[in-house]
Amino acid sequence: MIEHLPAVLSEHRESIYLLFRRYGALDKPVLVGSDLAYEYEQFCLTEAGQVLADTRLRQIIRSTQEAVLVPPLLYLAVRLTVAKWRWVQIHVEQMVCREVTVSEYLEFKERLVEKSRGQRWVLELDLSPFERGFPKLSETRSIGRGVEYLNRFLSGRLFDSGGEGHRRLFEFLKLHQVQGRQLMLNGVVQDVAQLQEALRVALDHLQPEPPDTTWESHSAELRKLGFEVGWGRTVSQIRESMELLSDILEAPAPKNLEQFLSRIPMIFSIAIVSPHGFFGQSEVLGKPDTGGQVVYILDQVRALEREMRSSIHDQGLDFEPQILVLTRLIPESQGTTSDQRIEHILGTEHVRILRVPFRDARGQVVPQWIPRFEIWEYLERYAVEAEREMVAELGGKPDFLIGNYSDGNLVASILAHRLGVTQCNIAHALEKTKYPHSDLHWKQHEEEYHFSCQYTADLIAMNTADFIITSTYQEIAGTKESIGQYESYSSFTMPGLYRVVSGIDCFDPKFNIVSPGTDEAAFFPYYEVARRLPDLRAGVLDLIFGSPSDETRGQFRDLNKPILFAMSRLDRVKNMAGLLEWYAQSAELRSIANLLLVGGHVDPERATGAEQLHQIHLMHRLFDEYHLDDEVRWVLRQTDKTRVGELYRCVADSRGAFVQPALFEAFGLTVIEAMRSGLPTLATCYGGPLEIIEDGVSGFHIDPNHGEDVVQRILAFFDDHTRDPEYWWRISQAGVLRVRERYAWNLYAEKLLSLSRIYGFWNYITNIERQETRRYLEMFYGLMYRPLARGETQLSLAARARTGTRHEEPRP
Ligand code: UDP
Ligand code: LCN
Repeated sequence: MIEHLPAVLSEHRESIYLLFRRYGALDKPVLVGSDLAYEYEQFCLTEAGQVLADTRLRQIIRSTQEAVLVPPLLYLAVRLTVAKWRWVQIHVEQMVCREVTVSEYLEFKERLVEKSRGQRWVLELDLSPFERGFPKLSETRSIGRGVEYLNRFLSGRLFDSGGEGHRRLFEFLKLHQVQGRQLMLNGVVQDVAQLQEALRVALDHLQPEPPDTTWESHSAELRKLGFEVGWGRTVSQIRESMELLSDILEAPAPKNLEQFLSRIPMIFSIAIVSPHGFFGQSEVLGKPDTGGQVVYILDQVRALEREMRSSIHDQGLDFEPQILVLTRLIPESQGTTSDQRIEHILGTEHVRILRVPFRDARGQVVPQWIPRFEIWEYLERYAVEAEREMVAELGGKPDFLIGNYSDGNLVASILAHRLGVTQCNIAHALEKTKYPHSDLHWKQHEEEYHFSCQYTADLIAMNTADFIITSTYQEIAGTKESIGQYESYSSFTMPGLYRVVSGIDCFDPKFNIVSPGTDEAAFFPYYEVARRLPDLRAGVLDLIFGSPSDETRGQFRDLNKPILFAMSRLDRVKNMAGLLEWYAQSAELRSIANLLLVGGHVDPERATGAEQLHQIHLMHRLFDEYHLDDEVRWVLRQTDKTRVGELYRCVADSRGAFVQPALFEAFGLTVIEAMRSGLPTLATCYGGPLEIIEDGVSGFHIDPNHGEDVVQRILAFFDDHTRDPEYWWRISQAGVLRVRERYAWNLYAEKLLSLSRIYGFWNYITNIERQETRRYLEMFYGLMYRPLARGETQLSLAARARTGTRHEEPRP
């Protein structure tokens, strides 16, 4: 595509010159893809521009995600296809172009904010040299299915050449122990040949035995041959495992290998790291920074425990798995359990929350909640102390670590490094995509958000993780049109700090899509009437239609209109006030539907944090300005999941719809909850909902940047329903099925545990751990992250001086 640029430039010189002037007239040095494409199309409608309508330039502009214009130079960042980029410089007056490196592109961009152009040496982070010889996917459709690729690639490479792979597999099988008890193989078999022979004899021995007799009945015989417990509980399971291994040793096939590894007893204890926020089982949702991640982890651990118990049982063992959720202890717990060191998680046998406090530089416990943007200086010390407590609580190191969000992933990196444990990362939401240009203009945000620390932590944790799971494909690599959340870390710049020319590669086989689910006990379709509790329903109806109180505003005058429902934390990005304003401004929408908003506090006195306070005032102002009290009801955040489930169902009873108007939503648990409840859903096209919903089939996409279009989309939905009474039902049912098939916790747990075993194995058997990368990242941690987190950079010192915060020397 880029190759055609010189010819197009010379052929349509004059017209293109006018187009570039048009771009210049926008007076934005950084132009985003939508600006470029819109202006291009508009220009093609003019007399001077019509010659450009059918040129290759149109395709190039459509693929350009960003352009930087400082006349006479225009730089384009062209995304040829998902996760594949090229950069071009065009001299606008001479109409010549040349391809440039990403480094040059970023350097040009830096000049927009850094006055001392190109004089200083800039630190460039480049992880690509470490990737030489390391397997990488090549097809964009394979992104997010890393484990399949890795199995294919490595089983071919290791086993086809014979010898080494078999020997490493044999060694690996001898490693496993639980509570001092040897598993799988004992010392009787000494090498691969002996193992093959032992498998033959064992299979002959088991062949005539009834398939449901247990390991115990044959343990004496099998032990003599070299086998220990762990192959299966029953004869049929033991035989299956042994046949799989025998086949692998004879002629390895990736599928067999994957199946066999998934059966090995390797994971008995897991630590899940989620330091920030209020992490608890009740009274925490809706508090700032505490939302879907908590819901996700609580459901996740229940599913993981069930799956671990079942697989440990099938392996013929009688151990109880252990899962610990490691979070922060907050003495000023605001009515939550966040001040308790240990808390058992309901609905599980043994899962516990372990809370460890943050300590300041003098070693004093930090008593109060701290926003997630402010926690960086505490994390290293936290990791060291949490490790001690975690190991004591588990009676040893965990077999597997899962980090959550930027802070949890960084702590998991530190722990995994210290303990030598497999590390999995879950981002939940990468802030970089939520705040446009927050990398380029990081200094402007530094005082409030400390993105310098966060993005540095993200880069380190992404690259140390053995594998990363994401909820959707777009989280990794976006769509044809838009950039993925991880992709946005592949190259970027924070002028004055460092420039990333190769930060993470979406084609890395460490990425796997493993989507979360919904809690089936709380979220089920409205038409499953027998499961719905009348008392719960009565309470929820009161919440929707009852009299105004301290924690509600508005009361529906017309009780028969369908309800439009939105529920989220009251953050700016969630855009609840945006939805309220669109609704307020549409007389037609107001006449056909009521609006129910659930989130935050209605009483400004009870606001937690400046951002929430601002949103509360904004909502009240809109209520007053547009006289909304008869048509809109705003209810404080809900903390009881069962009640929330019934809320979706009651709205579905009204033949209403759920609206998720966020400016960006990384995944969107509310979206799958609403759909699972049978409530037709219209959700933002920025982020996860784009992939969850098939537009026009199982719901609708809406663009929060175009409120009028959103209103038209909602009106069209109700209109279609009026003309065809089956319409609402079809969308509702397609949503129910979509979530049932794709977003289920049991599938999640099965897949995640399988990944943990497979990546654990490949770490052992190959040099996949990438020692060189690790050493490079350690240096980056020590020389970049640490000073940033401690506030030792010029900028943070200046910020601290302004805010009067004194920097304390951390303990040695
Ligand atoms: N939620 C809730 N009460 C509220 C607001 C939200 O129970 O007042 C729950 C909601 O049901 C969902 C989670 O909080 O399970 C929000 O997750 P989501 O992924 O939608 O957004 P996040 O808060 O993580 O950004
Ligand atoms: C954080 C978010 O912002 C949501 O979009 C996700 O659904 C949630 O975490 C759970 O992963």
